[in-house]
Amino acid sequence: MTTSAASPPVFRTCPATGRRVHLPAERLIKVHAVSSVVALLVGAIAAVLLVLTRWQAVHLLPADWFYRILGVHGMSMLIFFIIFFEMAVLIFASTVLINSRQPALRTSWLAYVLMLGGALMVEWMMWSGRADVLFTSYVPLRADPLFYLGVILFAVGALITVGIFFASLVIAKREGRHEGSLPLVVYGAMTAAIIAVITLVHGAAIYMPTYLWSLGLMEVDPQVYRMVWWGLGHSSQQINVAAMVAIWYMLGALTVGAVVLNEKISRSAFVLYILFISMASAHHLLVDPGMGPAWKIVNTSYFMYMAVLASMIHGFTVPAGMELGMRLRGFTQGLFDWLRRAPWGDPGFSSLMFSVVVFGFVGGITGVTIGTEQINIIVHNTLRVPGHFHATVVSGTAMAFMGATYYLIPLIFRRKVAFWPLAKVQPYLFAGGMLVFTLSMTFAGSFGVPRRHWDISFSMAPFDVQFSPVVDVLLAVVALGGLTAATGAFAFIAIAVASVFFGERLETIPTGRAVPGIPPGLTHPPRHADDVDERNAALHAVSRLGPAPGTLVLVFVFLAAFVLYFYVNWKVLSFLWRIG
Ligand code: HEM
Ligand SMILES: [Cu+2]
Repeated sequence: MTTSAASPPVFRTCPATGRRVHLPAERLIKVHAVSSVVALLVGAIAAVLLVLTRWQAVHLLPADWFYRILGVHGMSMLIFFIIFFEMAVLIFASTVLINSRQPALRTSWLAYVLMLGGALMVEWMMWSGRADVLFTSYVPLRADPLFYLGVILFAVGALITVGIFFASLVIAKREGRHEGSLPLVVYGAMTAAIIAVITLVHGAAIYMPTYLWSLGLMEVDPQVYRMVWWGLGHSSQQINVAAMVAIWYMLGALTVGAVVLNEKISRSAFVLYILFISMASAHHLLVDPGMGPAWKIVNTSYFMYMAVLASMIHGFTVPAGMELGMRLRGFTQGLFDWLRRAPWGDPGFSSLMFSVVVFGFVGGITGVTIGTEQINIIVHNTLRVPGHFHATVVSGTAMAFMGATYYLIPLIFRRKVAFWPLAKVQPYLFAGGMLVFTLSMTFAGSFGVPRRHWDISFSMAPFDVQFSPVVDVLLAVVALGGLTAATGAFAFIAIAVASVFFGERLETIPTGRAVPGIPPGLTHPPRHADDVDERNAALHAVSRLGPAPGTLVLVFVFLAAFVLYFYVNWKVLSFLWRIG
């Protein structure tokens, strides 16, 4: 791409990283990021209303509004907030990270307008009470046809952006913008994009017939709906995981100079996601009568483990790469000196750590356990389910996206991060609140408290249901954790909006001194020791346990927790399900 003297320049050079930034791509990244944050705001307001209703002592909303707001929360968070952000990540990865340009600008904007229009249509239908069907929209619950149309428009827009992503990778290659194979972060984003295609095809396969059904033009079988819908609903979680892991690698490099231990292994792990993820959708059908036990077990207890393996690989290589990066910078003492002396005041780093640890320990362990065919029967439709996925998609993905934003604000929006002292504590508020929220929700679910339920006192029912008195306390703790996390979300929104629209402009990024509002990873780019002896000393510091001994110890703590939780669940199951 050349610029003639007459036309304004379309590239700028990033002062911090030296990369070529395509200005039209940058504008697209900005609108997607801002739309994402607005959706987060709507979702977080809904979250507060939900929490205050599920807290039985407060019980804020009436029944119809509880389910309406539950739908608003699910759509605004899981679909609009997450997917708008992912589109920003895809455009960023296929332009800035490989010095390339965004092709087909008009079509790119058309895609954005379709997504925005679709999202507004869905929100309008939900808030006006014409789509009280929750975000799963299981038939035969029927919403206004415009709801399904809105979903379709949003998905078509996303699919176009994904298509342009692939086109720009091809163009970058042809124009020789990067040498050799794609950088790992871009490779991860590409994985997310491939899974997005699989996901969106399932979405079309289910929402087109459902739209026609809502117009009275055809029939849709509820069991077929559930199967195809979860091809969308579950696979989209794998887009989230792939995008999150790509961000882990990026933030690790930016904040502590993390290294990639083994490119081939990390890349193969991304491929495992692509191969096995659609099968894992079966764990949503474990109590459905339509499919037999063999089908369920093969899909959820064999194929799914291959996707789990991928996450376990990244769950090891990311922290191990950070440990090695820190050791190469001279933090070589003992097992955990690298962890103690890590930049905990850098919101990019703390977000990354919380994302890795809570996603793995809470989200991963609960997920594998409750997705087991036999155990699922004591978990189905209890609060253990939202307890699990708030640990994955919220503490994991949303937290990683927030951490990335602290770096995108100076790098892409070219502004200082506003309210810097608040930004430093924001990840602690959000992740800490979410940890309390997910753990207490999981416990409440273990006492049989249902999910998606307006009134567990069954005050108007002809029968009587009593929960253990512990449940009242647990639901109050759920509320406490939820409100803390929501405060963290509002803090993030305030910081993002204030920085983007009113933040202090940055022409260059000063290095060598701490500047409030610029993450330390940019003012003090992490550098490894040049000296060969020093590097060797770092590598062999605790030689018997390999180059990342601290992470190895943590891995064994993780495995022990995993075994314990899995065993306890089988034990609990055996109380209910007496054999012999
Ligand atoms: C900001 C903090 C958040 C709080 C306090 C919160 C709270 C809640 C609560 C109380 C429920 C209802 C559980 C039930 O009664 O079954 C819920 C459901 C849900 N949340 Fe969140 N949430 C938060 C953030 C998020 C985020 C960031 C996402 C997605 C990225 C998300 C995705 C969902 C989904 C998909 C549901 C299920 C909706 C349904 O059952 O149809 N939440 N959340
Ligand atoms: Cu799933």
